[in-house]
Amino acid sequence: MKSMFPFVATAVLFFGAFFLLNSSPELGDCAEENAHSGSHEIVFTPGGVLPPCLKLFSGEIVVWVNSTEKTVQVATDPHPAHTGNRELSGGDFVLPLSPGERKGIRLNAKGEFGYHDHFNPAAHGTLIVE
Ligand SMILES: [Cu+2]
Repeated sequence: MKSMFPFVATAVLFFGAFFLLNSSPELGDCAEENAHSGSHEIVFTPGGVLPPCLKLFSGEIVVWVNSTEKTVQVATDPHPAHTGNRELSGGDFVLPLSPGERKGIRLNAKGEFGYHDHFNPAAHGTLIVE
């Protein structure tokens, strides 16, 4: 078993560095989930939106999740006019989510779109639809 130690130590260092490099909040590290899953969660938390940036394919579904204790109003940028891609909010000015509620929206329009919580515009994220 002793002979395994250098291998295990190297593996731990390698994956540790990999994790650190991938946990950077830079927009360039836009989260790219399993392309075949078809649906992707975006969670509004008291500290902001997770993940802050999500990449998905046209025709896939984004599931908005409210894990705060207040009502969230999902809205396309810019705040407060919401003149961007309203597909994000189901075609309406805002998409209301009660605490604990989740709603799925199918996205077809391609591009890079910002969104926010209309009640708390600091909770802001980016969707890239390819
Ligand atoms: Cu707004």
